[in-house]
Amino acid sequence: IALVRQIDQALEEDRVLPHYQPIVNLETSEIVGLEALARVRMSDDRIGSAGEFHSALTDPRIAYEMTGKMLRQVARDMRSWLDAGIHFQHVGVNVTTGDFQRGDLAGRIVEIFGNAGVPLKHIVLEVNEAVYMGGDDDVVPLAVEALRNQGLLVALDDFGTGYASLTHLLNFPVDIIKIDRSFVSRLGIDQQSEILVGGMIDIVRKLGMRVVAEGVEDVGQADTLRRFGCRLGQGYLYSRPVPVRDCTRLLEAFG
Ligand code: G
Ligand code: G
Ligand code: MN
Ligand code: NA
Repeated sequence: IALVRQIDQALEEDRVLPHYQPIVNLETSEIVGLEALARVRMSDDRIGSAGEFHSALTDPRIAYEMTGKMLRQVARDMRSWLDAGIHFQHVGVNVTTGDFQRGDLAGRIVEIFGNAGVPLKHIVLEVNEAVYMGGDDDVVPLAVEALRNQGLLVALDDFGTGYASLTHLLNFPVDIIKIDRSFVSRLGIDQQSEILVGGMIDIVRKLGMRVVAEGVEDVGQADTLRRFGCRLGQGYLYSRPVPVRDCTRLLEAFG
């Protein structure tokens, strides 16, 4: 059956379950945050990753409902970590164009995390360059500003891959820049990428924003990033995205 129908069914039957990938301090390997990534238990019980059903999220209604399920589940998981005294700084959730188009994303976030008693300072909204800067109106920047004013952090995802010229960094305020893994994966392969990544880290830090390197897969990349002054990293070197129970264990051991 068509992908949209399958995802629709999964939404209806509550088969959306976030997986979590740690974001670590590159000096200490301590877990400082997590990124929540959408996963769906398919009708054959296999776990489908967001990459597989990404195209279904271009349907604004599907995107809206997927985000609702994700936010509620993430709020529940965060509540249980807080109740258990498990330490973490923030959890990132990914949102896309449809979430903003179907209105009041800010209100939904405030309500869902408010009901769960999870302070918004623990939430990071991950928005990629295309979504943040691609709209022809102010809907996205206005919602982002409204949420930042409530204490939520905003991360610019996939930085360097397209729309975000350096001028945009000044016009679209964000708290965290996530350097796309296509740059990180070339560290140690060519010198240009080192110059590029080193420069990005420098500029972002001097502008007072935090940097997260995505897709860190080996210790050589981690060493280079540390040397360049990047404090935070995320990638298979530390952990793949894992289900909530495994994440709880990781937080207990390395949080
Ligand atoms: O986790 P995976 O590698 O399958 O992610 C593929 C893509 O899907 C990534 O670009 C990621 O940002 C995106 N993605 C993951 N989870 C979500 C989600 O809950 N909502 C949206 N809109 N995108 C997501
Ligand atoms: O677009 P976004 O940055 O949100 O995509 C996140 C996705 O990238 C994760 O869901 C995960 O599947 C994938 N990812 C995370 N770490 C690594 C890594 O170290 N290597 C590769 N190849 N993919 C990763
Ligand atoms: Mn992301
Ligand atoms: Na990214």
